[in-house]
Amino acid sequence: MPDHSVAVLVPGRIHPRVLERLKEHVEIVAVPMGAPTEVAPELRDRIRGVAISGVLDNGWIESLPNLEIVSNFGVGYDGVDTKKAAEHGIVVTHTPDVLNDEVADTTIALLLNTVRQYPKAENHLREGRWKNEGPYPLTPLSLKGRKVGILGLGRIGMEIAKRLEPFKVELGYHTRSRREGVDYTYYSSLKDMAEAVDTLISVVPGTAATHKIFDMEIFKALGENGVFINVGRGTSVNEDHLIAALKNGTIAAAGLDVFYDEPNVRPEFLELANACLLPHVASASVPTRNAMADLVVDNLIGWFKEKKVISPVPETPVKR
Ligand code: NAP
Ligand code: 8YV
Repeated sequence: MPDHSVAVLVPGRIHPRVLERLKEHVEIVAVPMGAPTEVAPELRDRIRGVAISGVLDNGWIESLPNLEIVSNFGVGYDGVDTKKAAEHGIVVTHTPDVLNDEVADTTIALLLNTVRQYPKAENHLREGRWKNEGPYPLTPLSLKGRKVGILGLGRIGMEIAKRLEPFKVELGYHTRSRREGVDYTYYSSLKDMAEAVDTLISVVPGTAATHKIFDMEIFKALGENGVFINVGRGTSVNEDHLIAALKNGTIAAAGLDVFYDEPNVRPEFLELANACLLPHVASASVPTRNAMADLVVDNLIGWFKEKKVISPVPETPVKR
């Protein structure tokens, strides 16, 4: 039976399993994504949690007097102002680890699709061009012999690196703190890494420190044989510079799962033959999204029952 003394606010859309499971425990208050809308005072006072996929407007944090926890759908929580939440004594949780394998698998697929153009080759077949015009052209790029640099060797970055080992590429990484017990080449800056490798994979969070760090200086350092893969956050890329770099041959190709202003993908990308584009699907399988949804709910229920959460973000640490 749901406990109607507790209500959870859900702004905008979220995975249906979150709602199905949550409604067995608490009352759900569904509101549109964006700035706070009118909520009856009696109901507002019962809202102790938020489940969010996307951007949580700070107005909700300020206007809900009894809010205790924000449970974010996704490991990346750039849509939640954790500083503001911490100021209000609110715990923020996210969904780490349960998606590592899926996102790493997608990254390898995106890398291969970008260098070997498999989606385009399939279209060649589907459009009857193999039969009518002949074989798909040889791809100028190959994964063989590449030097790969990973920006962000965290939970997902490590899984990407492990998957790349059997491909016999050289592996390096840049993070702010060097990782203990890791044999891959460490570069002390993104620029140094871009100069040393011909393939850059980004899997860093969207933060002030990563905002537009991939700019023309980095693309020039990567060079004309360079391949750029982004599965982290689109905000880490200066898209004007990336589009120019792809157009004028500063780099050879890019594979992108994330964009600066989703879902508004810049039309220039669609015109670029050397860009391989995915609509932010790295974790988007039924089993992985179900596991993420369960973690969103389990964090909320654990908090309401025992003041314990499974996966708090580091900015709002609490007892597990
Ligand atoms: P994580 O375990 O926290 O790893 C993040 C890594 O990035 C760490 O190695 C961290 O090392 C590094 N990093 C952070 N800020 C940096 C900076 N300014 N410069 C250089 N390195 C920096 O996170 P994760 O679970 O692997 O997830 C990473 C991100 O991937 C998420 O935050 C999310 O944005 C994105 N993601 C995307 C999808 C998708 O669908 N495309 C799915 C899942 C996740 P240091 O702290 O030592 O610098
Ligand atoms: C999700 C992601 O697609 O976990 C993340 O950080 O980017 C993806 O797994 C996204 O969070 C769902 O809104």
